[in-house]
Amino acid sequence: MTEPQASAAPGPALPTIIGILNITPDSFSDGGRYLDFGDAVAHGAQMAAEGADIVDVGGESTRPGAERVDAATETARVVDAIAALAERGLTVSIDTTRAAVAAAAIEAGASVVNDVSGGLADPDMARVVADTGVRWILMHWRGHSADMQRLAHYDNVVADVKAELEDRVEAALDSGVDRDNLILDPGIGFAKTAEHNWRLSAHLHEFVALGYPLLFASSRKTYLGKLLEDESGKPRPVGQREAATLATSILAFEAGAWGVRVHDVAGTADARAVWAATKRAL
Ligand code: PMM
Repeated sequence: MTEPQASAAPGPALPTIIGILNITPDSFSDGGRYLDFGDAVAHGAQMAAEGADIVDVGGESTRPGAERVDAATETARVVDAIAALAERGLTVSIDTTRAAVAAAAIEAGASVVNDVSGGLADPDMARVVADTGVRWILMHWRGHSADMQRLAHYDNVVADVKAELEDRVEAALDSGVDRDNLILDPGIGFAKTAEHNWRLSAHLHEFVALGYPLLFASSRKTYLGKLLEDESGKPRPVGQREAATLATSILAFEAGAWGVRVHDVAGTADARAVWAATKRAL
């Protein structure tokens, strides 16, 4: 008896991999590494070659406690690299909460706005997104980095984050943004304790059920360092959280996430290939 041709089956759509390119002096993991234009473009191109579907360029650190930079500085850090990457045919997103920065980035070739404030930080962001027709990642957010950990209080973190994200969706739609352009993100580590992050991770399928593509972004974050602390209580260093990050990415794929945002694109692409081969063999 011949087996059905499993490999001929189309299988599920591959989850999206967003590679992180922070052009900042102070991001928690890669701060200072890509401030040079040539280094930034080379790293973005390398991530695309390794399997990133989107390169996410940021010019302001959002790590807990980070100081803000002005919009002109943020724009100057990112626009040339975005233009160079878009020119190479890459899909580029701009990681910003500012409408003026988003507009300049779109002008330079970005086609996705990754707004960690979900439209809350800048009242003009929805108009920029609606007018340009780009995709918009709405992340759950309660306040700027300097004081976000103070805001980490919930009755029920899953229900509260879902409801607050749905409010952001409604505001976006009211502003004329196309529903097909929205992507949601529960905002791992933003006004969340480690316990909140684990609860959200365990209930990701409920966020998927909201009916929008869901992005999960855990890469190298503090709660993973805390989970893997040594006997003396010292957190696992940022550069040694890749295996843990990959485990969270596979769990997110399994929960139905649309994509993950990661530093280690090559490893994530391998994990995605394993996940997809397993699904095709079902
Ligand atoms: N986290 C950071 C930055 N941008 N964007 C989205 N959509 N979701 C996130 O969780 C998120 C983000 C902070 O991490 P980084 O310093 O590694 O960029």
